[in-house]
This record gives sequence, C-alpha cells and structure tokens, in this order.
Amino acid sequence: MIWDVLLTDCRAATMAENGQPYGAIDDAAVAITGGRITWIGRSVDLPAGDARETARLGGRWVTPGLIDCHTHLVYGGDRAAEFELRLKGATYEEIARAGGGIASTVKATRAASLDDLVASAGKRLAELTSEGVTTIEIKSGYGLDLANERKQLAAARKLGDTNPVTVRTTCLAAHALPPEFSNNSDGYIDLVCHEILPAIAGEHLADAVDAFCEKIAFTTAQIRRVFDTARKLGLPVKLHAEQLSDQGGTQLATEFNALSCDHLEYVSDDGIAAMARAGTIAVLLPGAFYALRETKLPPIEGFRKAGVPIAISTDHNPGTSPTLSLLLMLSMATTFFRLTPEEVLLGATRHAAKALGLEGSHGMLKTGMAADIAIWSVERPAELSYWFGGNPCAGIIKTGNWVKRCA
Ligand code: DI6
Ligand code: FE
Repeated sequence: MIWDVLLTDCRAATMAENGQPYGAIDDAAVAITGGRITWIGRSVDLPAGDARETARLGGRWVTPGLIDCHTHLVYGGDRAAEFELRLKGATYEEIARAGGGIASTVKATRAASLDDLVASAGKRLAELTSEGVTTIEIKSGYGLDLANERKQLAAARKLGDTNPVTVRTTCLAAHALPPEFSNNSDGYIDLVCHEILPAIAGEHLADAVDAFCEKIAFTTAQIRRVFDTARKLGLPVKLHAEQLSDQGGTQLATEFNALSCDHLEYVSDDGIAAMARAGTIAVLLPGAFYALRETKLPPIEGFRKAGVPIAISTDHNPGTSPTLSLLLMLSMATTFFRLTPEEVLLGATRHAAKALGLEGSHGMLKTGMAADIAIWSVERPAELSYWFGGNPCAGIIKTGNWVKRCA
C-alpha cells in the first residue's frame, strides 16, 4: 500500500464511537491517500506499506478539523458604534426597532462590492482557520434583495474556492425586513419565495435555507412559506429559533426535518421532543449569549435527556457575536452552559458536521472520511476548552494537504 502521508507518534481524538472518551486512540497512526483517511488505528496494528511522507508528531493530539457550523462571516462594515450604545443601556431589540442593528449592516453590505466582501471576510476567515477550523458555514442575510443576497453567497463560494476550507453556504434571505418593505413583511416573504430563493437555487449558490423566527423578524406562518419553497427547490432547512422568546419555530422546523435549530435559549419541552423525533441538531451559540448578556440558559439537561445532539458555533456576525475564535466558544460553552469538554469538542466536530448534512464525510477521524485534521500541542483534549484566549493548534491538514506544518 502506498500512502500520501502517514502520521505517527500521535494520540487521536477520533470523535467516533469506539467505547473510549473522545473516541480516543493512544499511540495512533493515520494514513492519508487521495485526500481521505485510508487507515487509522493503533500504530502497532498498522499494516505494512510505504508512505511518500511520514510525519512524526511527538505525541501530540490529532482531532478532526474543527467545523464552525453557523456564521454570518460575509458583510460590510462593523457595529462597534452600536456596541458602545448597548453598553450605555440600549437593548438589542430597541436598536433593531430604531433602524439600527441588522439594518445598518444591510446598508453597508449593499454598498460593498463582491471583492470588498471577499477581502474583509477573508481576513476573518484566516483568523478562524488558524485554530484548526477546516469547514465553515456562511450565511447570507445582509443583502435582502436578489442582487445582494447573490453577492454575499457568491463571496462565500469564492472564499471556499480560494482557501483551504470547505465552505457550506446558506441563504438567510428571511433574516430581517429590508427598508423598502417596511410595513409589508408578507410582501417581502413573497419576494423571497418567488424571486430570491428560486434564483439562488438555480445558480447553485446555496446549500441550505435558514430564517429568523422572532418577534423582531418573521412569524412561523411566514417561515412556513419559506420552508415550503425550500422543499420544492430541494434545499434542506435550518432555523434561528427561540433566541429571544419562544415562538414555536422549532416545532415548525422539525416538520421540515431541519438539519439544525440554532440559539434555542427559550425552546420549550415540546420543541426539544420534536427535535429528538426529527433528528435535528441543537446548535448553541455562546458568543451571542455572552454579547447580549443573556441570562436564560439553553435547556442543556433537556437536550441530554432527549438525546438531541448539541453543536457549538461562533455565530460570527457583526451585531451579536463578533468573535473570531471557535475555541473561545468551546470554553464559554463549558463555563456558561456547563457542557463537558468532550461534549463541546463533539459540538465542533461530529455534531457540527451533522448540522451541515456532512456527517458522512466530515467531523470524525475514520477510514473513508475526508483527511481534515487538526494537530494540537496539548496533553489532553480537555485543554481545547480549558485554555481560553490561546491557540494550541500546531498543524492543519485539509483534504490531505498540509495547510500548516508542525514546527
Ligand atoms: N440572530 C443573531 O444572533 C444574528 N442574526 C440572528 O438572526 C444577529 C445578526 C445581527 O445583529 O447582525
Ligand atoms: Fe446567527
């Protein structure tokens, strides 16, 4: 057997089910061929074979490349000024109702060119990926008309084409009401269903459809129309659900077999049960929880009891989660939400893959899976959520190619 790359002298947190915490393999070897993992196990069991390159990792830990499954990475401008207002007492809802908030980012995004968006988001992407992130989801939702939603999604696709990272795009046209439709939200939903989504789907610019179900955004009746349209176009759905109040969006999303429901601080027991039945992932977003100074915790124990898998993501966006660190989100998820270090790592690997419909190819170190691997200078996997503000990522392999070599 000839492998492209053979990793030896490492410990693997495979995140697959093998009876060990983290699916761990001590003294592991990982063989990579053609961008995929072609063998992984204990190095004593490694079959005879030649490798074009052998990398001895000095006992470091390897994990699946991290997956950030919920971001709004592509936008114009920033909201540092609004941040300052909020600190002087204004709430997120007040700012949104006064035409600030998302609306101000829409204005800046519409004013930006495709190249501007690629350049500004590219810098943020470089920060995120330096922590071993090899797959990221990017939503639109700051364009809010066909030309600008298309521009945002095209920028996201371009980032995926020009960087060593898998980008999954999501059309979030039903994110907020654009100014030209103020007082006519049903009219805007008509535009989303009749014009924006069919064109975006026809141009293969989106891998999924998302919406924001909230008093300051759209009702379940409106989102049902969006999801009916997505279904006709063959696109899976996800939902910003129960972030600020319980709207029953979760139950609606599960009727459409949503890949994920995201935020969920206010989800009810009924919502949790519906997610368990539909196999929908709970994506928790501690960055928004932190930035909004939210005090209502998502019902972690309810998700655990019902067997709803939990993912953790940055929700990177300029309003409520301007973070550039998924590792910091893992730390916050342990400290704020009391998730365990193993749960949060599952949340940025296997469960995050499932939230993107990529569970067959990403999120675990397993034969046949993509060779997306992060290498860490740590003594135990718990350190990935124990340290906060540091970056122990020592090496990165994306689809079998070195992005960052271990020193
Ligand atoms: N929920 C959020 O946390 C972000 N969008 C959403 O639906 C906030 C987006 C923003 O404020 O720009
Ligand atoms: Fe979001």
